[in-house]
Amino acid sequence: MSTSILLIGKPHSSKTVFLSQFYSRLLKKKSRLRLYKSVDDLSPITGAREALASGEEPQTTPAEKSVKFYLPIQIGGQQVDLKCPEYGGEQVVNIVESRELNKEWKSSIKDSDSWVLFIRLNNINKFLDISDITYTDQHKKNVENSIESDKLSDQCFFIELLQILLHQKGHDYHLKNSKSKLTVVLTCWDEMSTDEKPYDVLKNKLPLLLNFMESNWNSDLLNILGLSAQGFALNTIENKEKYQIDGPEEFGYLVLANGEKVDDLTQLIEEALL
Ligand SMILES: Nc1nc2c(ncn2[C@@H]2O[C@H](COP(=O)(O)OP(=O)(O)OP(=O)(O)O)[C@@H](O)[C@H]2O)c(=O)[nH]1
Ligand SMILES: [Mg+2]
Repeated sequence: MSTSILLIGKPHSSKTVFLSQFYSRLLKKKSRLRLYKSVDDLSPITGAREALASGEEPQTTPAEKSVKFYLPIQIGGQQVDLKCPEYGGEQVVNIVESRELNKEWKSSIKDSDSWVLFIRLNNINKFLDISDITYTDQHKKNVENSIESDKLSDQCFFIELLQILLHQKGHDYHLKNSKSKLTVVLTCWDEMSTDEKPYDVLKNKLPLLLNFMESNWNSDLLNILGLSAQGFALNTIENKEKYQIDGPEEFGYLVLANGEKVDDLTQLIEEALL
């Protein structure tokens, strides 16, 4: 059986690290999911695997790069051929800016009934909310002079993006989505130092986006998780050495909807399957 999962995320949202860590777990048999045969083409993640093995952060994926990464996976008695795109997150930014999808994106959307949206909350911009402050003339001047003032907030960015994807999928806005599953993954969880559940974190940080999702997806097809694919930043010698000595597959974790932390990152894909 062939299943496509569409991984969606802006630049630096941990897509490449996740794919690399996911594969390393499968290879070392440190997961519930298994490979049922070897992977034909590892080139989409080769650079990232080499970087992580030497304790370095992987390079950003070039915007023009767009390749499908195929993984033959055994889930219990079922064999699933997973197709996950590996692309530069800049493409996602371009989709919202141009309101256009290229041929590859159109076919990825058509072929996939499960979308996994990576959001790195530490990287999102928060726009001035006048209910949070005592609004003064100075604020008004700052907004008027700001070159950023015509930019979308990240919250609106994700809503626009989902609307474009739903439109391409032919979704009827009168109904809740009951065909495709949406898994929201709050990535780089380690950066947030929180014990809250992923749902509560999203509700607190991006309430409008959550509202949009809950209005458009059946609750059983909407899942919100946390992920730290790397486990921690690789910006100190000590942390780099952990990766060099123990291996990248020893690090990283997933936060399930109930707040439980599990080491087995591959469960993310199990959760995303319909
Ligand atoms: N602290 C921390 N850093 C992470 C984690 N995952 C990724 N990073 C770092 O965040 C940066 C971006 O990660 P990538 O996996 O390259 O992100 P991407 O989504 O593939 O980005 P593009 O290729 O630009 O689209 C890299 O410097 C990673 O080392 C994590 O779980 N925790
Ligand atoms: Mg990348």
